[in-house]
Amino acid sequence: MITLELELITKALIKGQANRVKTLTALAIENGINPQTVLEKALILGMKEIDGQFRDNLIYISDVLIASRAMHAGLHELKPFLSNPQQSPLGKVVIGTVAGDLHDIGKNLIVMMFRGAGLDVIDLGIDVQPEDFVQAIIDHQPDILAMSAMLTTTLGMMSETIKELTHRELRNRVKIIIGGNPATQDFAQAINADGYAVDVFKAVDLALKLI
Ligand code: B12
Repeated sequence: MITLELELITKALIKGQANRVKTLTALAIENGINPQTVLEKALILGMKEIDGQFRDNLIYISDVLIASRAMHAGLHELKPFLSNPQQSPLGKVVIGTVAGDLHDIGKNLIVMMFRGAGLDVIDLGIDVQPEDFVQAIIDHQPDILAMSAMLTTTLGMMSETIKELTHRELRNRVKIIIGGNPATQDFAQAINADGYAVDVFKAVDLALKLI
């Protein structure tokens, strides 16, 4: 029964049916399915399938965009359950997707889950220039800077940001974590970041460990 409900969400997401994803996600929660299960086993699974189809040239980028809208609709329904901290903030995080990069689904998920884990999150959005990350660190004095990049071509903006922080003698004031499709642990080490996480669940563990 649960599997069927999750499958229906995944199918609707793949077809880009935002309203249906929204309704089915709300229904699944109403029926007592764990929000993290809906996230992992229905929505993220759907995006993985979309990636596979895109890689195999079975769908166009416009289809990916339409599926992304459906993903956002589902995430909107999950938001109150995933980002509802019960305690006062454990620490502060500044987060953004790096300059030139418009991907925000993964980053938004991280924001939700970080908030749910009790972190105060300042979300700078997408296409964030190194100097804007730097300014946010000066303004908000976070414990952690989290950067997301989904394109090989924008990965370099992470090291640009860290170089700028070093240049301004701010690097040691903040822990830096990175993630996104082309990022790796080795890359994190190479650019002098403090950590890398492959997904949102590992990202929460990593952030809490660093605080
Ligand atoms: C959805 C999508 C889009 C959507 C984005 C919509 C949006 N609002 O985000 C649209 C259609 C706009 C898009 C556009 C493009 N895309 Co695109 N896109 C994707 C796709 C299919 C899914 C990404 C996604 O949302 N996944 C679901 C979420 C939940 O997972 P996630 O993003 O990976 O995030 C998780 C982890 O990475 C991690 N994480 C993410 N950020 C962070 C940050 C920190 C600090 C930490 C710790 C962890 C972490 O935790 C997240 C949650 O678990 C990927 C495929 C893929 N495998 O990633 C391609 C992909 C990223 N896109 C790609 C490309 C090429 C493009 C375009 C250049 C296409 C084009 N020809 O125009 C443009 C670029 C636009 C731009 N300037 O940014 C390539 C990138 C290849 C590369 N290595 O450079 C990919 C890999 C597709 C492919 N297989 O070729 N895309």
